[in-house]
Amino acid sequence: MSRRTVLSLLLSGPAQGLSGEELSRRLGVSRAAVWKEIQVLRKVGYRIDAAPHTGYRLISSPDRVIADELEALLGDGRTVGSRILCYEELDSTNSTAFALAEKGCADGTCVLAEHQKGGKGRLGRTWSSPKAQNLLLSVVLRPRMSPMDAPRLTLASAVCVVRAIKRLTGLDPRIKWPNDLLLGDRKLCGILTEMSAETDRVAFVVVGIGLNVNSDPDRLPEGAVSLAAALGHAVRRAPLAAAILEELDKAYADLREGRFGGLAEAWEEHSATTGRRVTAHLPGRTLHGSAQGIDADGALWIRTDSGLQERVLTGDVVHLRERKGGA
Ligand code: BT5
Repeated sequence: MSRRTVLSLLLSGPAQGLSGEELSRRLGVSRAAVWKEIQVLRKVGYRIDAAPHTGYRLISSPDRVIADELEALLGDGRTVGSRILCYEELDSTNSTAFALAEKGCADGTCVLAEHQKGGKGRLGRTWSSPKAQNLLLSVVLRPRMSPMDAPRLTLASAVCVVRAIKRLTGLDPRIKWPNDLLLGDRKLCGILTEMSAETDRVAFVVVGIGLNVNSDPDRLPEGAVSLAAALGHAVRRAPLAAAILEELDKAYADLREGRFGGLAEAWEEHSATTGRRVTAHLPGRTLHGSAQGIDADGALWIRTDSGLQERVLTGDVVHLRERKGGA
């Protein structure tokens, strides 16, 4: 019997609770064994009432990101989240996921941490996040695709996080190319995609997501925002993490079937970059112009002030104040 099954029965069971007898029957174990698992769940912070007639009832869950709960929320039969590992502290969930991938871990393995000592941003930058307040998660994907198509995964991941946030909170973040989610002009989430590839084939990709959920923006770097700050109340992280993994699982199925069109459209719909005047910092050069949108590979097209059309696959863009055409 797994703790996960007890938890999933309590999470999905009737509001009045489930009797010890019912649980032991459904799990095929003794009532004493059920009681033992309930004790373990209580120790981790789940408040579970036990009344003589109605039985066990889940009153509240701790705001911890616990693999058992994520698995209970997600159910079976998915690739993304097929294996979930939760840690108190890591250097970086991306580094741990990368090392696991090199050792051959399953497609869809997911690594979460409550804190990172060396959270990574892109291009050698850092990601900082106070302990046990936000989401820090990385997913190992093993798509059969060419390294040239890998940027699609970053864009698709941004769409997935937007969809999960919208579904659970009603907030509708915008995407700044390629990988930031913004509320207004403040940064809510960053995505770091790292890849191991041969010339024509991706070996694996690690998609790392840092999402500010409950932190006070005063405890985050300048220009950051969190869901709680925007909503005015805290948000439970486990259901949000589960929703992100669910969305990633659906998008990953689409990408594996070669369907990027719907994701690219969703990206454009949420784009904070398209139509903006931008400065793009690319390896070795800087462009000034207006962002036209993304193409089928996830590259950003910029019409430069000198009239050239430039296709940008990696780099940073800075949104400038005025919108093109005064919009
Ligand atoms: C990113 O880089 O935005 C990608 C961040 C990815 C972080 C996740 S957390 C889980 C996984 N494991 C890791 O080690 N990393 C991934 P970039 O575009 O380079 O932005 C980095 C910049 O964002 C920093 O230089 C800061 O200015 C800012 N920043 C750092 N922490 C932030 C936060 N919590 N909220 C908003 N902005 C932040």
